[in-house]
Amino acid sequence: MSDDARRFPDHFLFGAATAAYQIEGAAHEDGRTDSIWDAFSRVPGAVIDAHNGDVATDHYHRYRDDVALMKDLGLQTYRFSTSWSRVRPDGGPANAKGLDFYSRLVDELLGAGIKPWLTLYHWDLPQALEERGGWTNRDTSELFRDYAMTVHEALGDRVGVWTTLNEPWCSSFLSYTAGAHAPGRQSVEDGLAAAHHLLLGHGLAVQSLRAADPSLEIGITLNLTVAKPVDPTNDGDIDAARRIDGQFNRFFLDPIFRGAYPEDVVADVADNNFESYVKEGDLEVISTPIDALGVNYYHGEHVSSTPVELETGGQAPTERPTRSPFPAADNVHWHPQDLETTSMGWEIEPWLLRDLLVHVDREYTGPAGTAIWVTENGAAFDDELVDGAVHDEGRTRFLTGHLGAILDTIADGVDVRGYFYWSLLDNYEWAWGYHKRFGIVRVDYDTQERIVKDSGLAYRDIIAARALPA
Ligand code: NCW
Repeated sequence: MSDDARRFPDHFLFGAATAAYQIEGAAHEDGRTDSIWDAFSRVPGAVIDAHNGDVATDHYHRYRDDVALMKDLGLQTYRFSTSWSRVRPDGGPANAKGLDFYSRLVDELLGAGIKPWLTLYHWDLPQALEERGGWTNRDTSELFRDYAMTVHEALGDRVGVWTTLNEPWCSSFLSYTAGAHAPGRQSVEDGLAAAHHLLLGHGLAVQSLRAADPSLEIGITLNLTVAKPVDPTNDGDIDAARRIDGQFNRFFLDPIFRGAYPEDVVADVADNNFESYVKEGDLEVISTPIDALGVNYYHGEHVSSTPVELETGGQAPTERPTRSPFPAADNVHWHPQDLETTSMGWEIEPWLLRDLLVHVDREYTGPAGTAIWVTENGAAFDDELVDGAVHDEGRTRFLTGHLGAILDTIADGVDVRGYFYWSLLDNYEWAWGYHKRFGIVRVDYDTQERIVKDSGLAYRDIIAARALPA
């Protein structure tokens, strides 16, 4: 290794992430019942080619091989989610067989020297609960806490890191307002109610987990972004950026870290009954201190109040009519920056990750003493299999670019504790079905064969050296 190599701190952990519905398969086995994604994937036009997670990457049966693969790559930690529909089918009593799967997975990880990082909710609400109102029903917050404690009773002796929600912006606004993700509702009020009840469920789960075991590291993962006005001197553009920052970032960060929703966003959505859902004491629950903030970063937003011909943003390509996920941002327009994009159409801007982490640390996590982790970052590309190999230079560049931005952030004085590439495996990319491949490991969906892509080999080398090549 040359002297110029850029080293990561000794305590920095390298990992990869997945989510239950996207990889497990075994949708009808061992007592699991439908989640909202099983139901949504049956709605005509909701998911490309009506793909579903019935088989996915068959991880439920192949988890031992997959953990062996993680060990070969040198991963130090693995972020996965538990399926509420497997653990408490229909949101009802605990299912021993479902819990046993996660118990075996955790044992396998620990046996391989890989630290398990557990996410309780990565978008797969039991369909039976959706039929009782889903996240627009306040009771779902309490039921989420009960589900969290069921998982904790089974795994709390072996799992030290617990995150409540993955990307609640997606499971509220993209799902209940835009209708692009399950359950496919299209109501501004429902999106707002869902967002509040998700945050309330988060706070309730944090409190109960903390009471059960004060030594746990507890947190949440948010999909945060950097919103830039196209013309920083134009008031309309500045306001467009404020609205996007408000809804993606501050609408979640402020209640968690400051115990209050941002006043400007609340004013923007004043006609939608939002405040009727926020009861006395809720914000104290939501702002219960956390140990870890997970940041998922993919791209920034360059916005203005005037349209350009082409809009980007990566919204799912459902054939059903959808509406904007932004309750009060109908006048916001995205402006492509003439940058390289991934196959999701997402522009590649690694330098914005540094801006984002420095900002979040200064405004939120630093003062609160909360650690920052990058819990997701990755890229889908149209990979080609050539003689049994995938030469995905674009993904390797994406990976090293973002790891370089993290090193710059650490040099700025921010204690970023680790990085999870999204995703370990190609998998079910929600409304895009199996058409988008994010993995550092290719999955052949006919044979379930796994092939480590060149980017996976590059990641393995970086982890082994604990440094980026000069
Ligand atoms: S779709 C999405 N993703 C991908 C998914 O596979 C993973 O489960 C998620 O945690 C990769 O990482 C996350 N995020 C949704 C971004 C939606 C952006 C919509 C913008 C609309 C204007």
